[in-house]
Amino acid sequence: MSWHTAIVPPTGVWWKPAGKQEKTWIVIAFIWCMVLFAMMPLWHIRGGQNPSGIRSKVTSKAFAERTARFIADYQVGEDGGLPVVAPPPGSDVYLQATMWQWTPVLRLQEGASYTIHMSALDVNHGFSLYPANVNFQIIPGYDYGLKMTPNTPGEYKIICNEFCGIGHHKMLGKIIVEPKETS
Ligand SMILES: [Cu+2]
Repeated sequence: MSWHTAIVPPTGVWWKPAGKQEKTWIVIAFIWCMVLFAMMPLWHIRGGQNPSGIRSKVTSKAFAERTARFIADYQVGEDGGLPVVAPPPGSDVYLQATMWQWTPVLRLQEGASYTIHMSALDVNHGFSLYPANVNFQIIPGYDYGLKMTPNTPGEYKIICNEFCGIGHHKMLGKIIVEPKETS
């Protein structure tokens, strides 16, 4: 019968020093762990999930005033009771989310760059651009200025993808992208 006590240690392969190969793999695994560990903070800062533009705090009142000024400056028409605004290329654009409306309707030019400022005046809303794959949270108190360059002409719908009350499903906005003039 074979048995052992703590005083007489058992013998077995697991007591022998690790082989060279095993040590190599431990080193490789450790280095890879460190790489992944470093990626966590790095991706947080450099990752593609981060918004492209600026972010600042803003009061609802100030943002509403800024949007009103933007509409007054560049309004070109009306669509379903909403102002249609055609800002010049390169300008700052203001899009305001309220229950249950996106104000104003934007008319942008293909290939031109804009900084689209978005904020909510009341509760959280979700900016979802259809059929393009753009999704963004619109939070009261914050002005998000996203840099956008529309590259496909057409009519886009802004759908609110954050439940915001009884009229949430009717919260539809519009961005019209006009084709580049070829002359
Ligand atoms: Cu909403």
